[in-house]
Amino acid sequence: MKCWSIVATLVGGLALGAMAGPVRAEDNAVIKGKVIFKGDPEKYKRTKLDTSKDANCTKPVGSEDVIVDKDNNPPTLRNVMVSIKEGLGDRKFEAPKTPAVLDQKDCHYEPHVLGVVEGQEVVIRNSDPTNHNIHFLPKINEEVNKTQPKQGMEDKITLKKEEPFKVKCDVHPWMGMYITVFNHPFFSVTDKTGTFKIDKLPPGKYVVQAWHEKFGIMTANVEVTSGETKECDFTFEPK
Ligand SMILES: [Cu+2]
Repeated sequence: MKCWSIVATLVGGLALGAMAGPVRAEDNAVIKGKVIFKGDPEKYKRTKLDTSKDANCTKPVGSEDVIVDKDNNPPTLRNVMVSIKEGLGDRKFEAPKTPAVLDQKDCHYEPHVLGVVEGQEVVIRNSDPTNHNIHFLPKINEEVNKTQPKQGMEDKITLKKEEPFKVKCDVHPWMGMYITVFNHPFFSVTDKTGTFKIDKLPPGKYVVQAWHEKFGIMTANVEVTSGETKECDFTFEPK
């Protein structure tokens, strides 16, 4: 774990850790970094999925539970959800007006890990010329179980409570993804560059969480002042 300040435009006399004040656009504190994979990438090579059950699934993607981008130096881990776990106090945040999109494409889910804000609309789309049955498996939110037999079909749903849960397809057993519902907009999922960026934060002391579906959770304490950007890397080292 390393976290250091790369820009420090400190507002003098700011009381850190004070009562949660309003979020001001001019504060725009940023926490960003990389999720590094330490270990043997060969051990976690993506496997070919058997999609022969459905002749319409002609472009099978590889397994997605662990994706290490070994050409990055150091190698990085994809599909890690990095988010603010603690430190926002009792602030309330409005859901974005733009819906989050969950696509079923080439018989897998895009994206594999999706973050949404409580109350934000989620568009579920079938871009494939085959039947999918999307099945949300939440504990708190309402279960979603919808069949989309035709290409181009869409359903719209709204998730109302903070919670992480799994999504599966009842037709294609290899299909799976994860949704996390947050009560704030401060999260970021690592892509093939292994990087994350959480911006527009108010100044504060935060617990930042990095979650991976196989390797679990890591946390870091990070303090940012108004206008500051802090860099913070997480290293997952599976045993
Ligand atoms: Cu499916």
